[in-house]
Amino acid sequence: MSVRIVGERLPHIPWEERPAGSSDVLWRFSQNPVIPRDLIPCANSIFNSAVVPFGEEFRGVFRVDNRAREMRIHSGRSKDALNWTIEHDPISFVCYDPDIGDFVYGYDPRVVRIEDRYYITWCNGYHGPTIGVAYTKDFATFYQLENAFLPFNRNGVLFPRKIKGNFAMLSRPSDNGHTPFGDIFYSESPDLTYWGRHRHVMGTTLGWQSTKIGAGPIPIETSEGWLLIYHGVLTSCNGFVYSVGAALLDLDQPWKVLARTHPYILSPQTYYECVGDVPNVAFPCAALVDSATGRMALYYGGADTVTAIAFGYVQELVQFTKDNSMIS
Ligand code: BMA
Repeated sequence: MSVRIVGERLPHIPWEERPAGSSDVLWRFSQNPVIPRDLIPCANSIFNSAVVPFGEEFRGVFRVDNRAREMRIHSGRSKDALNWTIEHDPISFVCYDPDIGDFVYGYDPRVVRIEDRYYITWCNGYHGPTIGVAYTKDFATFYQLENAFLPFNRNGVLFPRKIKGNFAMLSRPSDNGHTPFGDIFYSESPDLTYWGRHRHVMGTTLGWQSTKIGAGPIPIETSEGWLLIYHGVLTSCNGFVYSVGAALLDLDQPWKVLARTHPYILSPQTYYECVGDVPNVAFPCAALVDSATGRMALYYGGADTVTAIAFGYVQELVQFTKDNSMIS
């Protein structure tokens, strides 16, 4: 199968070939974790973070839980997407409405470039968790827009282009706590203020994705559909276990699921995924993809403590998703 990938050529993203003897569709960076928990002085942990190409370099928005255990998002920059300089102070948003802009907490950011702006979505504290939206052009000044939805909602993930003229977002309605349920929904907006045309995309099933699911990185556009990498949660007798799976969504009607992995593609198995502030968590929030080769560097949080990378080829992941789909 020849899979066409829509996107930039990024020959300079981090990369390692699959280790000898491995047949896994994703494999971990040998130098993981790429961002330690204490990279900046205030940090208790740096995880569930998003990165994006920026000219010849890279920029990112990082979840930093500080040593008062407050959840904050910080911007950062890197030449190689491996060695990051993260601002010591959280992002201070410019916001026209002091009510919306009254920062309470923020976590699990995603970042995407749409036309000439970089949009950030994150879980924003506004009488409970909902989806915050902001944009920047330079990663220096960030303008906060309206929250996309009413509380309670998490895992708001924008598509990288408008679909039939509208901005499009996946999200996961939730509760005000640790949410023992959760399906992925799709919504559209003409202006990033008013959201509607809400559609159910997919719900929980069995095993690793039996408790709740949520969109991960910005969906990757391919000739076979949108490749959505997402997290799925199993409730064990020791609590939640966060693994990673993949789905293919229809390009024009992304609420139509074409394929979806029955097995996980990554699950918490290494020390830095199993041991930390919240054990047994692999939580993907970003992917850098070179459209020419299909090389992908997937950024994910390990055990709510550090940031790690896994590698894979988009073409292989698309094929794996079709070959191992629970949808026939
Ligand atoms: C979710 C979010 C994530 C976190 C996960 C595991 O509800 O808070 O940020 O990684 O729980 O604790």
